[in-house]
Amino acid sequence: MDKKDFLESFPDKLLCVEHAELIRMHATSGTSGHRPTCGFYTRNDLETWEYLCARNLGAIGMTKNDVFQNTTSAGLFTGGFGYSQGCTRLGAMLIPFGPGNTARQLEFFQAFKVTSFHAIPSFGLRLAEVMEEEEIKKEDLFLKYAILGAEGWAESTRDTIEARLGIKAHDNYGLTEACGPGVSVECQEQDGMHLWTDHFYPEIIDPKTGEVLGEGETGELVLTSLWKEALPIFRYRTGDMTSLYKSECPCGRTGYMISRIKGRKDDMKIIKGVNIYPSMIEEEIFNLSEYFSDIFLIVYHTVGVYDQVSVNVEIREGVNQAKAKQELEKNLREATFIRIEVNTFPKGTLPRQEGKAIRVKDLRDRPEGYKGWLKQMNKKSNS
Ligand code: DLL
Repeated sequence: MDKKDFLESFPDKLLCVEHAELIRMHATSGTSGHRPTCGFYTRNDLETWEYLCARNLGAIGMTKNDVFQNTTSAGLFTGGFGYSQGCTRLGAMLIPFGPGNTARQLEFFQAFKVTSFHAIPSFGLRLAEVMEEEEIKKEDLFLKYAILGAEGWAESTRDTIEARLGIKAHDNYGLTEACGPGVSVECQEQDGMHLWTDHFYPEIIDPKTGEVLGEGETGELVLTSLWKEALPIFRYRTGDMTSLYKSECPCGRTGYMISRIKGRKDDMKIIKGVNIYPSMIEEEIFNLSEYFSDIFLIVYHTVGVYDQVSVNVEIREGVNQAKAKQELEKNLREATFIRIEVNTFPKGTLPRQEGKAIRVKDLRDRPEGYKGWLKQMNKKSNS
């Protein structure tokens, strides 16, 4: 199965139970299709999912003594309900805050002595940004750990969030088609994600040929659900690129692990013969965080007959623009072996989204598209 099966069977043609057995649905708007991808749950499905989310929270070290703030929406997105249910099952105190309103979230962190939270990584960065603006120090908070995922993030993003918030930030991967979160998580070792192989059978394949790859090789993750009733998945091609290996984790958990998600197979572009993943570029931007803010946009576009990558990034106040640009271009060249143009913009000018961040635009089939976008952005930042 693949994403196409979900999109073509919209809204519910893939169901394997009578409608009366369903007690919940969730959906993601996603970025790879216009129709939402839907997940459906019977009572057993919901209970198992709740348990898997509790298992994830337990793996990062949470216990019933924790206070947990869920900063994602308890709407269609699986991350909100999923972790709120998981927290309740674990027995920790839940604050179902929901998204946005960053300064108020921080007030809650302080007032209710919040020790842990769930967020998408770009919101983790936003929390750090507002802490700086509001002059809140990490010592003023009671935070210990956070569970972050649902979008790609680089190791350097983790470093920034951990340093500024004074926490351990744990990656977790999941998808609506499987159940939502509750597929895999990083334990306290923070070295790869434990994939719950008693509930999902994983394989890694070559995305082009479909051939099953060996342990440790990078390819597309394929999952088969072992317990789902309403909408089981069989050898489902997730589109996500990672590697799979047998756990030798000191935490003692056996089974299999996956490495940090490298990106979606459709995010990987071949530019001048080089495989470029957005995470490679993100890594270099965050390594120069003294120059750049956390907001950036990678644009693939065409100049003449050649495909190019440009990086548009917000610069911090008081930074020497020419020096910052030159240094990032140099580092990107060393990391990718191709020339990547960097355009800098004042802080607060690049577009921001609520929810999962959009970090990549592909305008290669619209030759005028990038020039037009740049002109508009420059006009905005000059005014
Ligand atoms: O994002 C489920 C989730 C919620 C996972 C909360 C973790 C925490 P969807 O909205 O269906 O489900 O999006 C799934 O997001 O196929 C990946 O491309 C991407 N994704 C999810 N987790 C990660 C991660 C939820 N840790 C799609 N790293 C997946 C990178 C991720 N990408």
